[in-house]
Amino acid sequence: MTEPKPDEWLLEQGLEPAKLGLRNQSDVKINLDSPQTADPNETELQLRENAEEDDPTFVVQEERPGWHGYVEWEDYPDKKAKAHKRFLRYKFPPPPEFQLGPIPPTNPVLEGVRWKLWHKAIGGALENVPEESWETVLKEKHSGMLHLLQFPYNGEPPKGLLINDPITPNELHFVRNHGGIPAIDPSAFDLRLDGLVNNPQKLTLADLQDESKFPRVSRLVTIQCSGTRRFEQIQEFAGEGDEMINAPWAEGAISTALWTGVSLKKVIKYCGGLKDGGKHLELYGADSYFKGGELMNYVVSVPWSKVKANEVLLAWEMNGKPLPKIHGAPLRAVVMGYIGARSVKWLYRIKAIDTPSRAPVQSREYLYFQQQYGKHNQLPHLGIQIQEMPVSSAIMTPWQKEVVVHNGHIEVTGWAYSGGGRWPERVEVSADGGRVWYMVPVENMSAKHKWTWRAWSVSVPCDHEGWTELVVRCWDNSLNTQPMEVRQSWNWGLHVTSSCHRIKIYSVNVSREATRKRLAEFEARKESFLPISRPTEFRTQTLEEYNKVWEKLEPRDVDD
Ligand SMILES: Nc1nc2c(c(=O)[nH]1)N[C@H]1C(S)=C(S)[C@@H](COP(=O)(O)O)O[C@H]1N2
Ligand SMILES: [Mo]
Repeated sequence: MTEPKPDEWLLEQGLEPAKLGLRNQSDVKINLDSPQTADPNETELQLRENAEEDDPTFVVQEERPGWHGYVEWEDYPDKKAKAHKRFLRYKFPPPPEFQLGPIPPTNPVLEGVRWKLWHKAIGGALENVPEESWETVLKEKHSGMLHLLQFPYNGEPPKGLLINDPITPNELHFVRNHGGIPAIDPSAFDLRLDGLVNNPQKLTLADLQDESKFPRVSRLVTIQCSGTRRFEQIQEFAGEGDEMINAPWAEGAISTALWTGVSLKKVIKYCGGLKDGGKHLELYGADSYFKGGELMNYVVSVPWSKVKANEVLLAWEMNGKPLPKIHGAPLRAVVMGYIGARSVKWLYRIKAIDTPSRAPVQSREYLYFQQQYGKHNQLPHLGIQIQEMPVSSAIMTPWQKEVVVHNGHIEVTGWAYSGGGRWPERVEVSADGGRVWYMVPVENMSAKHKWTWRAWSVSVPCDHEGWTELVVRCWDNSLNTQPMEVRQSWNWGLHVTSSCHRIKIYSVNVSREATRKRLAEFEARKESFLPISRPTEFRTQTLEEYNKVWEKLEPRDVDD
């Protein structure tokens, strides 16, 4: 018998799962020597031992004048190959363990050291991309943003600011980037349309804004990242998320804006329509993205049927203002009711193709897996490509584990959303973990639109005291509703947390006379009621009071 280590009980109880070993009950040999070569705390670029020489004259350059931060990869396979070779010369630290280990209490929560080093390793036009990205964040976003990942920048508004206005102010709109933030001069911009279109075109911003060519449209649209509320999945069952240092999104990777631009359908028509076999439109973003040591532009696709229904906008305005750089200036796609990942920012090319895009963002990320396949068996073709987002909702107040002192009714606020052109029709809140549900009065829900969320508030009866769970669920206009527990819709990829949002609160109901009196006592003694875990120094009952009760009652034990 080996002596247990002094802190082994922390492992026994799963309190430090990142340090927990592997219990091998099979006859398969499993190598547990970490293959890691780089120091996890290293922040400087390090060459690999015996690093192969690459082409020292290879310098990554920007593609076009007036297009700062744009490197074209898709047109130049040679350049991609050289960049990959350069990449292989270096070793990079592993991502920080924040899923099984503790989440940093800082803001930015995660820094993205690996991503920063990847850019430094390639150098040239990518050298200063991480610093410039952060400067843009500080310039364009609200100072209260929760920066989940500094680079590539991923940030969401805090709960207290998310639903103040059902139309999110630009500076509070969440941001999800896979790389840097290009700065493209609108007067130097054009959009290339090619592939299976009858007349390939290049259209300037002025062309797109020419109302004699294209009718201008404005639509209120909610964009939701499929990572929204990933935090709940991480907490219960950590998984991989994106193949990157993923953002531990809370409830704020969703926002709503009035987008102005033109329908992509009209632009395709202007190109003479699609050639035979053209079924999907591949959208190209000017930012550079790293995936598995390869460099590429951000590329995804949407089906023609979606475009044909006028559900894809090419937008240059956000809430009546020019599109901010961080949200894709000068031009972005807004794909209504789909996962945010299809709403390509810094859109510079649209290519008509015959199948959904084979680019990694479309084919290897943003997948919805069957939960019982192990991580070792997760083949991309087994994941459903996430397109329309399901119905979901979240509680913004109260907060997780808050002590709520109330008059018998708890005030609860939140948002509700459904993708695919469905909308929240009813929102219900439970104060008992999901047995009894109270309907949010329709007058307490923000306006109904086909493509947007609704903010809501409700006063829910809660008689009981102590720990309880507030739960929200939404019914959309197709009567779809949400699974009750995270486990029921858990996805190894940590996308689409559509289960009912649950908030544990400690209820203190002052409509009870005894509670009111007791709280007054705390007040008179200038004693803090919090934390609830601390023993109270003054008693609820004196010995005299206790004895008095027993004068009227049967004794505790009987002997006849
Ligand atoms: N070019 C480009 N477009 C992009 C992305 C990106 O990294 N690069 N991220 C996508 C993802 S995953 C989401 S959720 C939305 C977020 O849009 P927002 O940052 O304007 O909120 O942009 C999408 N469009
Ligand atoms: Mo996303």
